[in-house]
Amino acid sequence: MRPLERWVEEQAKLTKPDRVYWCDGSEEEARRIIEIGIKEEKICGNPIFAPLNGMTFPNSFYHRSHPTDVARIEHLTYVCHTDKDTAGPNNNWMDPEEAKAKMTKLSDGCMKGRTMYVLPYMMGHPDSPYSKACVQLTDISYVAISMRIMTRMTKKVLDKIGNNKDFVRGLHSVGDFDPKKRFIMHFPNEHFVWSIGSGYGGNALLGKKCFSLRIASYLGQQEEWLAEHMVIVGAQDPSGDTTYIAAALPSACGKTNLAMMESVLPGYKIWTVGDDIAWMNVGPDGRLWAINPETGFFGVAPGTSMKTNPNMMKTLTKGTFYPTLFTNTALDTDKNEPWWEGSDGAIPKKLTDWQGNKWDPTKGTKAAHPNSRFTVSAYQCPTLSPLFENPKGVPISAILFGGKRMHLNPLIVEGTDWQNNVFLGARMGSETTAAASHKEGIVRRDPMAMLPFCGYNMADYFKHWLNMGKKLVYQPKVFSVNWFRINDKGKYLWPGFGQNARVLKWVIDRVHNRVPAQKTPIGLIPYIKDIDLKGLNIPKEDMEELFRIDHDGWLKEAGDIGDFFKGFGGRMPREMWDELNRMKAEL
Ligand code: OXD
Ligand code: MN
Repeated sequence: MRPLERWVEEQAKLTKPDRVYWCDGSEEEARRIIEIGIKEEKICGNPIFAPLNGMTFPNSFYHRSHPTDVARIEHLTYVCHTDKDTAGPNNNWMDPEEAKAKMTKLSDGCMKGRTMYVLPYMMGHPDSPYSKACVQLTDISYVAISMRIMTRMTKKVLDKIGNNKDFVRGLHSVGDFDPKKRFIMHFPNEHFVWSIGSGYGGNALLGKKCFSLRIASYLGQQEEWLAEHMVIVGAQDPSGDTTYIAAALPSACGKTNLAMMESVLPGYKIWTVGDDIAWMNVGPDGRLWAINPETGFFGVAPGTSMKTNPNMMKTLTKGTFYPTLFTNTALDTDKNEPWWEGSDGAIPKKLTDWQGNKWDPTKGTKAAHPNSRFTVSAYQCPTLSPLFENPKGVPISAILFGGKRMHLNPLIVEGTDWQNNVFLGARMGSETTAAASHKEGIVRRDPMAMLPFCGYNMADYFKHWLNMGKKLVYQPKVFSVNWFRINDKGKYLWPGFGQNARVLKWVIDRVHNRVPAQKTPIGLIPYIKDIDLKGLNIPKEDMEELFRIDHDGWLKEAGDIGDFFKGFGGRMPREMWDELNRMKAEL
């Protein structure tokens, strides 16, 4: 027996499913599994899938999760290195042996009465030198179908793994959805993720956050590459040239909108390579090459509309042989269509909320869960990059680091050299928004938007970023962006969405050395005249405010950044302290 088969057999012995089914990733098989989800498997008495209106949402299915199981659960997510310091203060840690003993106990018989689906899949194109062959076990049709949308699931992976012991493994069971028995355990040295008690994407689609970020970031450190929480886009300019840009933004900062933005600038077009994860390697040519290891989008539904993201709406309604899933949205009962706050058009008369109750508009509750999601194939995206299937990926010329900051951070700032670039990413934070009261939100430091996803000590991660700069013959330019700054009346200063093309245009101009920039204590900022504002009525004062450097505010921010750095003790690279001290001195 080959190592893979032996491993599957051992897991079946522990979890005791009624049957073991090896998936081949075919269309016919997906139909059969969806049928099982409609007719046989249930969560809280609800079928796993309910077909939606096939005229308006072709090949789409509605899914309601367990009501306690609607998001990632950071406090139950562990990174189990043998040594606690390798995990760092940014991770929950458990000794690997202790973690395995705990999970073995919880997993004994957890698949009884269910099917174990064996899912062979690739993260990345099978011909890519940067891709990884993986196998996940799961006991729910929802995860089997989601993984088929989000990854390249094919039997060929089994041949690729062959006799190899060194494949990426994931063991997932929804257990009985008991939040007290819910854990997401990562074993980076064994390329293994073990998850129980949740069916939510980030906890259950183990190829995504668990492998492609937490474990892959650690592999990247060992093997000299980067696994990042980044969008990848190609920005085509009027000359026909395309500049590839990767952008790290925390959840709920418009990452998916940026990935398929409809540019307002004539002659500029955005091509989508990825909306969540970038694996980046130094190519033989000394440039930074990025692939999106995924093949689908697992995006937040509320707020998505023809106005905010027309290309996503087209993606969602295109209909191909890939199914589309809607999880915990509301349901327009008359039309049998998914609905969410921020949808186009009037609020439907008859709405069922995400928990299955008749929605009462007078109660002030949300009809869709704020973290309700769609799972949809990237191949349905009208702006999918022609290089999406390029095994080498795309060459990155610019990296953006973003966050939601209502004050302080200018619309865009450029780093001055590689050390400063890394500091630019390391100093990022994002606000838990208090927009309604116009009070300053609470800032959570979120370097490179990776705080919840860095699978090892973040101090070592900064060191790794510093080292990667030395490997690159051609370094991308690095920027920080902030679409969310407000004025003293609480109004957003920048219109965002498709207007962000104006910011990308400046990025492209900087990449090609077409415009100068001005030095400030926090980095380089544009001359306002170099930002294309044609057709936009933004008062001059607002533009000046967007780039105003509030020295006192930044000194306070420097204190916050220093406190965050201190949490990493002596492991924090000296270069990061040098950058912070230089910024303070210049302020
Ligand atoms: C996501 C996240 O689901 O970042 O992409 O939480
Ligand atoms: Mn994400």
